[in-house]
Amino acid sequence: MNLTKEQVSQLLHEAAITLFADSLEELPPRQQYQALAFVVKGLAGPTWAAAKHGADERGQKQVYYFAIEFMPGRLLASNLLNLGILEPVEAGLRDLGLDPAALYAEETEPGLGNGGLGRLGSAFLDAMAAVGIVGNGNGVRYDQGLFEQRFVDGYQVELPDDWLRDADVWETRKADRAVIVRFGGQVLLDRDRLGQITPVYRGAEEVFAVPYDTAIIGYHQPRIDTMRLWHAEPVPDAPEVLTAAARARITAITETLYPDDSNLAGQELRLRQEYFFVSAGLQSIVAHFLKYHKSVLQLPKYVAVHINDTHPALAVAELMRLLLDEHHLSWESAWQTTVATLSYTNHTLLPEALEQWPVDLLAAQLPRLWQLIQEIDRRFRLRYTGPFGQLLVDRAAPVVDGQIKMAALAVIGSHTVNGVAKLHTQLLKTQTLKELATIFPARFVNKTNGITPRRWLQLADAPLAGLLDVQIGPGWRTDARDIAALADKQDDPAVLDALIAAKQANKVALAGYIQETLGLRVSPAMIFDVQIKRMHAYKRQLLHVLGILEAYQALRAGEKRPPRLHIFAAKAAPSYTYAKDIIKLINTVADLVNHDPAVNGALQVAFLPNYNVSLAEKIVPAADISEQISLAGMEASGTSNMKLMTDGAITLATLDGANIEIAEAVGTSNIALFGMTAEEVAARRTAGYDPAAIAEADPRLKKSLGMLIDGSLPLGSAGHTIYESLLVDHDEYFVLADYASYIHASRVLDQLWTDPHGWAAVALQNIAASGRFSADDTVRRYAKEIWHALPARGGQEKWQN
Ligand code: GPU
Repeated sequence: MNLTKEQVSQLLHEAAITLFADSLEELPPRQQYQALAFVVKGLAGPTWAAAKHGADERGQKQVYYFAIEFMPGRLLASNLLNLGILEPVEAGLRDLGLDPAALYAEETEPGLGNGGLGRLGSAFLDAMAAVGIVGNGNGVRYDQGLFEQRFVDGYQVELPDDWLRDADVWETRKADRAVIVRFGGQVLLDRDRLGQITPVYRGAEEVFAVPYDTAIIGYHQPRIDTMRLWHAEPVPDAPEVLTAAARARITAITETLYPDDSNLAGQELRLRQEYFFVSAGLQSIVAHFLKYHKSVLQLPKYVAVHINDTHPALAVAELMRLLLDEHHLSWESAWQTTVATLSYTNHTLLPEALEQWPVDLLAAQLPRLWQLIQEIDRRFRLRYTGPFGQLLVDRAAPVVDGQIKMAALAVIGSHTVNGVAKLHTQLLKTQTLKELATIFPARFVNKTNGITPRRWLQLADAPLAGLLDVQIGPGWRTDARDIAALADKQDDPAVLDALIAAKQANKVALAGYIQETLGLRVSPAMIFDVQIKRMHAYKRQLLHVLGILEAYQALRAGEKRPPRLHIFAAKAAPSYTYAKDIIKLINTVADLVNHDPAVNGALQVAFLPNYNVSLAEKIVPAADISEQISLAGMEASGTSNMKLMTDGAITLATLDGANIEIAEAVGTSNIALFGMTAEEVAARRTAGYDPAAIAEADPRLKKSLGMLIDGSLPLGSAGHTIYESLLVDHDEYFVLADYASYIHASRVLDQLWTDPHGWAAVALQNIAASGRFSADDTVRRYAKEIWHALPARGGQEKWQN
């Protein structure tokens, strides 16, 4: 799209008057931001409008990505970049005396997700638009996003996230596209003389589902996709007058995001959220589809519905309901159509994260779906017990012991199932879902996750992006694979110096932010050692802390080490007390080392509160070390590992999730690997394990553990809880088993740091190898091998002005 900076200025002034009846110069920064966002939305509008029909008219297959979480991050800069007008707009703003970065920072980030899962969904939407896939997000418009985290006395405190307070400029309410979603009541099956079954609903609760659409702009091409989020409201003008309690029950559905990550939240409300966005999404897809096509039997030819983890797995039964009850297909054709339309991604091996719903709960909320799930279960058993035997089928079936297993429902009702990294897919097939993989071996495939280099490199890391332009030309901006060309420069000292300077600039910026936020002065000359992700025992932030205490003792004993700043950012689920204890521990250790003159300047800890996408954009470009230290076999993939690598951090990692593929890509000499493999972990679990013996044999470790309980760290009960988790409760995540090898790998990095060009050469190789983790390629593989929805880049549409 073309735009001059003079046009920018004119449009902005007009928007200020239109929106706020004031001149641009008089507006507070928040309103200046809103005016600019409004202008950008207006520029994209006509193309977006055209895009909505273009695909249907061309007969191009559409992808609908169903996810209970999305984390788009702030959209203004990203939209400007994708529209190709970042430069004229920034120049125009500067001419007006406005600071672009300050305006971008006025945008409230929509925190409609917990972590990796939600962020992946948004990265995929951005990537689909970029490569020309007609993609649609389908999710929930929560009134309150993920809580805002603060620290009080080192403890996590959660504040509500009222993200819609100032209204969201990007969303568009589409009241005319609302649909009705039903819960509860009774369903009787009315059978006519021809055997046609019609369900008759009695006493159901009706909920009005109103969609809010946000444009997802394709990078440098006139392709605009849509993220559709549903909001729950009482049905307007319903004949029945609702009590305040009944209205509250309805609006509660989209009031708040469940703040649980990789953890099952077995609550009625959660089930209602899941059905709500699944039913609303499928109803609107089928209705839209039938405007362009005659028969629902054609659905799989034009529509792919993707189930992101099991939260939308009710789609299997809901699509059956629509095809049977509303479009009167036979069970067989409805089933064929359903399976051919749906695909499913699993995101976890953690048993506590595998969703199951008690039959009573589901049957009460979704009586018609329960009938259909029983029938799916009955037919599954009938079909597969012969060939595979009772035992295996019992383990694979969706309804077992009064529980409905959502992963089973998703696998049985999908044509393809994927894991999110090679190891994860392997473990899914051989362990977590092995019975289902025995029955449906061809359904299981791998699709390793990806990230968007636009947000993490072009926008968040301008110094490195500029360096790449100079060194390898700008081709990498459209095709991340081109970054590989950087590898040839690893012996060029000028390039290495430039790389060091780019990193330094990012570290200076982050140091400023740390000072502002925590009042902690840090030097950008230190090693910035970063662990950013949800707080969870399996991710082992605790191992990182033990590493810090090891260094602390070493420094106090007079050892010399390169100065290191340990940077953490992580939210804990409000109900996950152990994770909160670890937060308290990190903050307490930070207090100790940051104030001890004996280690002053050589060791510091900064725990930045309220981790979200915007904070990650500050931390990732400034990282030297990327800690990816989960117990092998636990992290499905990880994606911060990919972002940090892309921006030139060196990975300190176990052989878990996508770390394995990062090691393959970059070569084992350019990554610091340590710890047991997934196989070794499994063997060790069987063999038994004595963490106390390990602690006993290592004086420094013993001392660190002692510090948890001997009063040197004022931890309250957290110290004892953590101490006992390791030494009394057998250290479930093998922190002590991997400790020595972790310390060793970390010390190897200390050694490398003493040679700046040596370090920079390794960082350079990481950047050069990061192209394969672009989400653009990931969604291309989904499109080709799962959705059968071929991308059409360019030439399909034109910018509409
Ligand atoms: N993940 Br299940 C979440 O963030 N939340 C969840 O509820 C579940 C999985 C993560 C995985 O833990 C992480 O390894 C992965 O990279 C990410 O999903 C995206 O696949």
